[in-house]
Amino acid sequence: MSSPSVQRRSDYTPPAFYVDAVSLDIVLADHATRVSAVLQVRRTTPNTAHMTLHGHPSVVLEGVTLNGTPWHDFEHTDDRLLIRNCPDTFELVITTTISPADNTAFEGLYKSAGAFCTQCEAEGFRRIVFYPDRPDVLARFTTRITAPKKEYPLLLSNGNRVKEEDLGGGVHRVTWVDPVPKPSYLFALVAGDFDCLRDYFVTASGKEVALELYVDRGMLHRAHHAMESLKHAMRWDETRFSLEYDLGIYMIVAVDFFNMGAMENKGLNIFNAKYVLADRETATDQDFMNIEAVIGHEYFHNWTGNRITCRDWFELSLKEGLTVFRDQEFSADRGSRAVHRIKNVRMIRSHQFREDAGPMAHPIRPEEVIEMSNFYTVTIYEKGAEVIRMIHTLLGENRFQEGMQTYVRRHDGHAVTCEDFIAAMEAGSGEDLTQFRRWYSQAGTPEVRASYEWDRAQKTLRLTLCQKTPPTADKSPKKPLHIPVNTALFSKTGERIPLVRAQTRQNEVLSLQQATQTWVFEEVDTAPVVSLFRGFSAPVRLIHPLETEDLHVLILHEEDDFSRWDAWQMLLKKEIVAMVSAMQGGKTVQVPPSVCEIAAALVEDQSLDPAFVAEMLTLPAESELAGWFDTVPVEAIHHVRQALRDGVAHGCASVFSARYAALHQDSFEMTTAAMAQRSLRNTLLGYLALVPSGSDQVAQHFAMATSMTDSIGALEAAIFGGCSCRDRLLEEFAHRWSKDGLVMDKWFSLQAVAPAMDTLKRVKELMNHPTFDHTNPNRVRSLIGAFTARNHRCFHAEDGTGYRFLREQIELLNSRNPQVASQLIDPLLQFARYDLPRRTCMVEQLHTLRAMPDISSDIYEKVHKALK
Ligand code: TYR
Repeated sequence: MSSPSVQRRSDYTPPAFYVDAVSLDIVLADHATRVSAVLQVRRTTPNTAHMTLHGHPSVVLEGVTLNGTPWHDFEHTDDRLLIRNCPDTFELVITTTISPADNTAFEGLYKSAGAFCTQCEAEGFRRIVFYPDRPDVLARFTTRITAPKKEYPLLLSNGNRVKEEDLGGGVHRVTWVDPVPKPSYLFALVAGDFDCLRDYFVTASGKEVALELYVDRGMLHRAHHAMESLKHAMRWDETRFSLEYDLGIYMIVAVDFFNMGAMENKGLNIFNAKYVLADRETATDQDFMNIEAVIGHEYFHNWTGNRITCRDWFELSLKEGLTVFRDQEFSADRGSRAVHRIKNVRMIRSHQFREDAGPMAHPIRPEEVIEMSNFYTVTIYEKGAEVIRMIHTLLGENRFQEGMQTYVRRHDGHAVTCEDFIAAMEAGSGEDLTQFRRWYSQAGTPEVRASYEWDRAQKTLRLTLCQKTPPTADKSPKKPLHIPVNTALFSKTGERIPLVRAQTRQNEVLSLQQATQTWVFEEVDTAPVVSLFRGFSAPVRLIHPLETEDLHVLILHEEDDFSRWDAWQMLLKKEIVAMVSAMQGGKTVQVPPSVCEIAAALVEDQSLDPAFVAEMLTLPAESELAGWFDTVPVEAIHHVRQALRDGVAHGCASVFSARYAALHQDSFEMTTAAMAQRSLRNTLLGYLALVPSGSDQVAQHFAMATSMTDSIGALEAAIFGGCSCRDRLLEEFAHRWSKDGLVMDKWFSLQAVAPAMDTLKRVKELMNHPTFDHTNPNRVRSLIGAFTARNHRCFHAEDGTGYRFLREQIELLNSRNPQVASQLIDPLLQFARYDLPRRTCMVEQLHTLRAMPDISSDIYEKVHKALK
């Protein structure tokens, strides 16, 4: 095949033709769905004679009519339709046939467990009908859906249901009108038989909104949490952002087959069922929190994404970075801010930093794209959110909200750019963000090196920060960035020392703008401990050689819980790196007593949030530890982490055991406090599993479990503790839940991440389990993806079995579902950081993939960049 073409941000041109309104007529059938689209078109560029519409090879063109007469002056290629010699304004009718039942890529219109549904972002609409499928063409949609009534009693689309007709012969038809102009990527259609949970919401200005949540039949009892989350999200957006919902109805449909998490289609969100269905028996506390976050995310898109959308896909972070920031704030306001922040930062440090260091490195606003689906990345989403958060840190809440109001006022109803957003933030706040803009164009993780001198006689502290961004694969230029550095000083006994310069108390956020910058603080009359990037005020790697005793001060006395955790991470890093080099030097590794002392003190401290303590006790994952080394010592990392866990478990056994017992809950509650207690209790169990009699305790925990959180806590402890009860518990669990795919996903994942060397064999056996279904993205990710992305040691087995396994799976998925194939491939792209035998084998797999005759553009782009 010819290599897929590269799109460049700089090539943007406005559309030559606008579609003001489109009327879709869709007659559903498994293999021959007929679509006819009536477009009201208007020329916007005088000298363009021909109109381009996007398409896809799977779409059969049946006919073209222009202003009522059949039109033959067009060119039709695989993925384009060029209507030649168009008048200034015209009505264009395009008729196509598609086969949703054969659509295994789940882009466009497809069948999911007996229901029809759509996924149009980014470029799925063109798989339904030829259309100017770009986000800057906004049209009013009318959608008429026709289908057999018995199988598909519900026919849904965006907007308001304006007409229902019985056509006789068991066929019915429903017409929807969406009053708000929208780009085609926000179009949605669902046809099927669902149960519906109904509720309503009264907006701040008193408008009543009907809320409808559609789930598989028999699943209503698992829909309540999602509905509550939706109402919380609606209220929160009014109070924190003054943004109110605009339509009279908000629908959410949960489907079983979905490539991503969820989709914000206007008025009709479509969700992966994983982010809707939950009750205490089948979902863990973490699932409950994830659902609230994703429901919030999609809801917040109604303003930041739908009413104000992206001009083109290079601007994706305009809506995603901002909306992730909003959903993170929502979660933080609803639960424990520090714990949520810790989780976000773990994600950035393990996944985003790795992406920046690998072949797919890109700025949050990329310059070049081959396959847009490949850019739904941690960089666009999570780093994008960090960039918004830095703006928030620089402006403060009030000025940030003024900037937001300006953004909404200026751009409501339009398709805009990141530049428009920053300009609005500047106008609303009065802040100059000229240099700050570089965060949008530069890829890479800046390194900030800190050094300081305390002058005892002068009572001054000279703090020097140097920033440097290492080169990245995309070769974007690296200039000094505007980096907010939230800073605090403490005495060695933990008292806060104010920041004073020129005899005035300083703001705690320093603006680092030059390559090297120095600040001199006065009135520092005792040797200080410097705390930098509090709350992770910028997505950088901090190189800050703090002495162990200074880290102890921060761990014990920092006022910001996030920074306590961060100091603890620095300490762990120091110890782990030392242990790894001891092990590589053939010495026995020893867990420093101070680590156990701190762990025990944390667990004994009743004043701390138990969820925070649980985070403190959770060691960085092997894949995150891997990022600390130039050449990843796969086995040593595994053994050192294990040794550390063992050492803490044995050193703290009695303290942990006592707190574990004290955290027992007599009754189940779904409150933040109760969840925090369960979190700590299950974390402690993970350690207790490692000491003698651990297996009995784990078995008992499992037997007494009254929630999925505790059942999974026991299974996890059994697996990572190598407990003798493990197989029995796994079997009991499977026996109870084998009919429930979403629950079994947890069971698949836990076995796939087991550190034992025969795990791959087990994974292959599980692929024949009756509940496993290689066509379902959730199943594939929970078994295959968990092994390849989260079982660092076994995936990187020296004999290359893990690498070959992943290559085979990608070969199978490449043509069936390229998006999911592409989601899986990332661990193979990291070869440069592994030793020669491993690297050679990984590269071999990539060469094999590159030679696939039908290689998808998704896989092509990643393999090509990796092998360049
Ligand atoms: N826009 C979706 C979100 O809320 C993500 C998404 C993107 C979903 C592409 C599906 C898809 O195919 O983040």
